[in-house]
Amino acid sequence: MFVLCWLLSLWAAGACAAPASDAPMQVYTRATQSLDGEWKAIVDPYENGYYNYRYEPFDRQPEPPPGAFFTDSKMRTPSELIEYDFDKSISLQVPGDWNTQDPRLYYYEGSVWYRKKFDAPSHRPSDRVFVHFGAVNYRADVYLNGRKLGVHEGGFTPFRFEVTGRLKDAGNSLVLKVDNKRHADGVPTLNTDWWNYGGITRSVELVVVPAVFVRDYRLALASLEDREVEGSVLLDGAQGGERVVLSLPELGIRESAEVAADGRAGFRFRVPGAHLWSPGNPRLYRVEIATEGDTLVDRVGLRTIAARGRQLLLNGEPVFLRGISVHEEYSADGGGRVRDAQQARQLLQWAKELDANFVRLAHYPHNEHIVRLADEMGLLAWSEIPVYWTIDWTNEATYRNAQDQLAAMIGRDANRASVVVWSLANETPVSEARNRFLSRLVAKARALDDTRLLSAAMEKHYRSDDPDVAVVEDPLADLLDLVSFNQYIGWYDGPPEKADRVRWEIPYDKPVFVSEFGGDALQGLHGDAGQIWTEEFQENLYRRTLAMLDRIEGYAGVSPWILADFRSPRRLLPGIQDDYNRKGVMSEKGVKKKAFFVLRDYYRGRAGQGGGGDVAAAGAGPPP
Ligand code: GCB
Repeated sequence: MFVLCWLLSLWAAGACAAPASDAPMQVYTRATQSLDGEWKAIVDPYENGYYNYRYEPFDRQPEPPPGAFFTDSKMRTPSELIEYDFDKSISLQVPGDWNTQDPRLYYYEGSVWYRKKFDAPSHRPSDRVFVHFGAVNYRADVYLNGRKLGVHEGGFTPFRFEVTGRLKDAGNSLVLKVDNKRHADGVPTLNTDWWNYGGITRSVELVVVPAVFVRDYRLALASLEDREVEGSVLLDGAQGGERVVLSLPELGIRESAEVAADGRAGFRFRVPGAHLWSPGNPRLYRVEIATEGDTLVDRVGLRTIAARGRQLLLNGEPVFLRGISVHEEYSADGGGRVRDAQQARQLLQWAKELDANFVRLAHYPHNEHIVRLADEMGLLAWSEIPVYWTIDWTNEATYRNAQDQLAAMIGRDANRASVVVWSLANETPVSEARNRFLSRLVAKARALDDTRLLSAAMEKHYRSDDPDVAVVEDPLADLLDLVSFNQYIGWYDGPPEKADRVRWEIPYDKPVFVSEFGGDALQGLHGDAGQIWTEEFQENLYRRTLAMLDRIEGYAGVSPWILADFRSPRRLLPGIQDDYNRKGVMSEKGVKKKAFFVLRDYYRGRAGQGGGGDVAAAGAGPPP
């Protein structure tokens, strides 16, 4: 294959371009060479650097002309015509969206070329080198020194390319064509209620590893009663027969196993003295996985999550999810996608100030900082893929795309104790095609990880013979562990007072989670409770809704919509929305609205019920 590739690459720059690998590879805790910081960038709405004037892609040509931006060319003679120059172009910070870095790019949806020059990291001739991207929204065509490495689609999950043997010692040119145009067959599709931030939104790193290295591992508490841990390790480059040692030094565990021909080794051992991870005691243990020449170090929490009848059980005890929905957006200092661990920590800190023990990370996989911080700070988390509203349900490529994003999300975060729910979809309209699509995803998710709950934010309807009875019934619910739904009584659905009379019918013997409710308020706008957009309106809506939810049988938690106001191109009302969805319990700057305190007091009441000050009986009725 390699020889064929090399021969083909003599013929065309993109001939060997492969889809990027988003098979899991644990990178976060490795020492890496960061390519973050300033990148040069060219905004290219007509994709002039990619297509010739006959609209043929340059990277399909045997010898791409210097006009192809990925060749990163410079004028060699005074008469040479080259109509771009990275060095003279704008700079953009990576990680970061472009929309908030240059006012001309605020609404931009299209292609931007990024270029970074770098020297090869120091490495031995036998080492392997990868270039790893935390996330690029939405499509990335990636080129190294004028040759295409490959393509990746999907804006919120990591991917990487192996570049072993392709680096020069100095002056490498890494070029990305990043395109955030929306497509009907994309995931997400054309219509969403969040900003389509484009760019290299998460870190870029060079990872040097030995020829045989620890690529991935899984560790989970398999049996609560026996305190038994199950683990597996994947070595990349292994022949079979290599030894792997897995240690949890604080627990005195040191287990050794031999890998099979596929590079995998399995472990099973008991940890009788281990403290279980929970929001009240987010205990993490150091784990070391070593093979000859390579050691991967991480920190993991040990806990179980399960549904039994209508109860949700964390470590075998009923837990009530005091949640809040969160977008991966931080507007307090200029806005845009969360750029670093500090901003991620601030979002979780605000959730803690609400006395929450749970965050719904909506509507796509958030950055890795946030789930790792949730582990540390003691917050349970829900992670989801952007299968949102309408999706091209009958398109196989769309399905594959959704499945790849699911696999990449699970692959990255499967060792995070905080993550207890994988969610597969949000408010998707019931149809045969949608049911088929989502049941395939459910089967896939279970095959990838059978230690967590599966859910999806579904919808409600009213009983035709009684408009005061709301019903959650969806064929998808039969396949899920947690019956979740969004509802907007008091906002899109009647006045807040409607909540006083609505009763709920949810005919599943499963825990019920209310994944959204809410209404807009402009922080600082005051009036009486009947006046829309005021803090008092939102406050009244929260009071009535929370009282209504307490009457739901099997009610095991809630994540109101949403922590902070967030940008959305659907929210245009001047003077009120100004491009923001105002359903935050805080403004985009982090100023708390009245509803924040209603929710906090409700959670304080709830937190008192149940063990450790942090677990409360599911469906236990209203707080005292
Ligand atoms: C929803 C969606 C969420 C929207 C929200 C709203 O049901 O799940 O993405 O932002 O409603 O504000 O309308």
